Amino acid sequence: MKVLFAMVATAAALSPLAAQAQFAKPEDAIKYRQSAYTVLGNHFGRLGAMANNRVPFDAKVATENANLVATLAKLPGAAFGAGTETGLNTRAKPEIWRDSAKFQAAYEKMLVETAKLPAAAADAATLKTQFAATGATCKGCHDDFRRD
Ligand code: ASC
Repeated sequence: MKVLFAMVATAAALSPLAAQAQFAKPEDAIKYRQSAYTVLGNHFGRLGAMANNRVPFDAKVATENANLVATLAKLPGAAFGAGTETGLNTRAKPEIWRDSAKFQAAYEKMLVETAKLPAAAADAATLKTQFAATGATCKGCHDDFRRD
């Protein structure tokens, strides 16, 4: 109970903007964040296909995916609570918990950029620029906090 409380309290502290989420076991938190990143990556990838001219630009499809990305981006933050460093295969580095202020700052940069995607998705050139700006924040966090 004490451990669970600590996890929930730390998760809330780490990610004030994230969706409410609760986990009975560290394994559940790890599964949750991995699932959220998988779905987020899928919809971000659909924007990337348009931004990089692999599929024709379609403002309606881009807007749908941009809205999903902006929402999904808020989910994984709640699942990095204390005690979720291990428990299932994870590429999350210990630095997430060791330097949580830096991790939170990197996560929030990503939230700032993903939040701009819906407005940017109406126009192909704007989407391209905002896709790149957002992807840089994904990469920034991966470089420091995710194992290869
Ligand atoms: C993607 C995706 C990411 C980011 C990142 C950007 O399409 O799934 O995690 O872009 O690779 O560098």
